[in-house]
Amino acid sequence: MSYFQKEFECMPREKIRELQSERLVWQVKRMYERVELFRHRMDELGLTPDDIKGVDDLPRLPFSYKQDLRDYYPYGLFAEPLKNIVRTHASSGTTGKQIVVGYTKNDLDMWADCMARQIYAAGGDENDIVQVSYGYGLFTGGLGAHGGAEKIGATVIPMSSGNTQRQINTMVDFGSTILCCTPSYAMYLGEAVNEAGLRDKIKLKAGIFGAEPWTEDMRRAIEDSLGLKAYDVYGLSEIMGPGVSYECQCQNGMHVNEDMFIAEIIDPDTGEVLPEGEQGELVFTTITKEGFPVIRYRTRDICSLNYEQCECGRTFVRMNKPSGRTDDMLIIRGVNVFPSQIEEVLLKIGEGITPNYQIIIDRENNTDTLDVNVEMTESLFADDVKSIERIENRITSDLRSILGLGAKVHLVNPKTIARSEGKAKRVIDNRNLHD
Ligand code: DLL
Repeated sequence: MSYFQKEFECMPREKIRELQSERLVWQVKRMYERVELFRHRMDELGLTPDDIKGVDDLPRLPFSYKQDLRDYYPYGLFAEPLKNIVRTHASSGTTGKQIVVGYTKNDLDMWADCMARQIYAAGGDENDIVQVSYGYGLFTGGLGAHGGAEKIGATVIPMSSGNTQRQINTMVDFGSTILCCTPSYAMYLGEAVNEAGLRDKIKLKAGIFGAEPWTEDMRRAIEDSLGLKAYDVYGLSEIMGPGVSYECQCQNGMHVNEDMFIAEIIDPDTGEVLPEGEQGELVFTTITKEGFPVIRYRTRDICSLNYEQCECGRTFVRMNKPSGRTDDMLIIRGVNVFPSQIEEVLLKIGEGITPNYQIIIDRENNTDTLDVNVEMTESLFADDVKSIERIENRITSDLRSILGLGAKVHLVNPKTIARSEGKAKRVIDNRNLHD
């Protein structure tokens, strides 16, 4: 079976619109009946499902937000009873509480299609050996790529992330031909492969990299160091996971799986829909999802859409690499981090530190580093080194358990973090993640 699903991927634009309209009407009706929050928002706008006749009516529908997932945590926005939900995944919310998403069997099947299309577009098929080095678990990366690779009939190596030496040995011994991981981990693996002198022993031909911003320079560096063609893949847990959009051989924008998702670009301040080609906030509506569907979900990612037909023959709209976010979410080693989560940990410490802190992110040896500097109180300053060390260790361990990330915590002397006259500059990101 071919995973070039031409009947969808190359559908004429007017047919795509027809299909989207039909599916949108179905979804709005279904959600109005099943999801209380959506029904409230429709009622507030004086709208009934009958008012929505197709894609042209999309701008009339209410937006949905990440905050909704926190407010209705964990299952309050699901449109199916739990007995029909066969999988959950989770991701960071803006504060300590995570957000939860759920999938029915059909949802998992459609998700596998999304990723199978990506693997096919990267030149993969049942003859390939796919090493999945995204993290497995609540993060959607590992299991998402896994589902697509199995669906296409490839041989899957479910490595998960970490343990670089073992990754490389496996790559060589098992003859992996496609690598799926974050671009920063791909950079790191590339370096390690070359340092070990194993470049001639690996058989990788393609890499499917996403979950964080990366530049064209990084793409070239990865392609050179691992001898493969590197493809960008985009997605977010709230919409599906990896594979919401995927790059083809042209490497010129990511095709949105438009038979499942409707993409819009809006002005993040006014909420108005922007004309084709303009940069703004990306908004998605899921028109086939059953378990956890969303209407006009604000991704906070900034990008633009291009409806021109691609040279590859696909008609699905292309989004360019997100050029930033409208909120302050950071992606550190592939993990979504909100500065407010760090602040919350610090506020709970309650002894020896002041609310003056700074978060510094950098990249060393192709790995993101996270340093948190916190000013200590005058009284601690006069105290012994042991107390300082104890508090630093406590913050480090709290951050690890909340964020799932290691950080270097430094208590610094009182009044040494620069005060600003306007908004405090709490985050210093020294990585150059955007072209
Ligand atoms: O990162 C899903 C994913 C896994 C995508 C593996 C691709 C590969 P979340 O953890 O919910 O989901 O994070 C979603 O990550 O809103 C973007 O800000 C960012 N992001 C994802 N892919 C890309 C990409 C997964 N290719 C958030 N380029 C999104 C830039 C990306 N940013």
